Amino acid sequence: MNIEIIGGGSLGLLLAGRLAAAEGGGSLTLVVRTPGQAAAVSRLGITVQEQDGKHLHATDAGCLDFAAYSSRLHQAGSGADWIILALKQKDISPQVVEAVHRQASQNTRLCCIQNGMGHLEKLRAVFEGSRLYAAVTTEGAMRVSDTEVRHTGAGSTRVGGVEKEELLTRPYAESLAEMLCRAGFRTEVSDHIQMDVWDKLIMNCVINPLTALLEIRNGQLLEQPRCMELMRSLYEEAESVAAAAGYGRPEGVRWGRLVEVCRATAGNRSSMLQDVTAGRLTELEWLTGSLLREAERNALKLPFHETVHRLVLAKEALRAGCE
Ligand code: KPL
Repeated sequence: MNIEIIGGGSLGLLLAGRLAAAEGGGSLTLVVRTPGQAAAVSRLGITVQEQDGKHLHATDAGCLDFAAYSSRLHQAGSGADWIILALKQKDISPQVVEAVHRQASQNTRLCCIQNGMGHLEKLRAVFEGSRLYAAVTTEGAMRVSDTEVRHTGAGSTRVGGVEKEELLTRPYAESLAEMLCRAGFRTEVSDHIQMDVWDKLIMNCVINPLTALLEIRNGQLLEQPRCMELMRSLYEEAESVAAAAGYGRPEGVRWGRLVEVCRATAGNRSSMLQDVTAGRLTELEWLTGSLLREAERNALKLPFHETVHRLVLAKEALRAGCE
């Protein structure tokens, strides 16, 4: 299997390190933003610090910077079997969409692993729907350096075709899931990936802003009744939007999973807390922002999410040193 992973952040490094160490017989190329990171990965390989303290060292991954990747010439039909887009939403620029389009062959399938909403629409504009897949993951990872990543929370991953053509897409989703399982990721195929995207959106709209605002780890949300009350209010509002959009779940199902994920990733600093602390732009607009836009389309008001949205924006501005 020939695989290209776009994104040298925490998830990209984790996937590339584990897949390169597990896959025999294929090729794996990691595509990163800067030439400096590409040179470091080519020289040193990728190191994954596993949760049990062991280090996995993968030296078989090829690495290109984005400019080299997007201008690469290859013979027609020789594209990768899979391109895995492991970038954050904010980094899926028109140039990235164009490069992925140009580098894919007729047999290439694209799998997007993003939090939030909006990216699939962008990619659908250039990528035939039956070759477009989404993955939803709760794996936790933290980038330590250009070549090193720490696996901070063992989660689970679901993959599935974006179009409702299961007969066509399921075998490919199954082979992707098998490949991820061989690399140590607990993965299942989903025939309702859009529903899973909503599950993850709700989870991220509850956990991420609260942990970023309160500057606490995921598990601490469960320790304080006042935090649980806030979580519950955010969850209820979000569930009402999902129901209005046709993606509701029976009462309590998503709440149960939310609590479960907080427990399973108790020691994690959420991605939004990591971004806010590092002074980076957060994924707020693709998470709470998408939820608020969907609520507006359905004439719903979400006072808790609106407040949280404004508070995170203020926190981002303060951290960035603006007014
Ligand atoms: O996806 C996550 C994130 O941090 O973005 C969760 C599930 C909240 C784990 O930290």
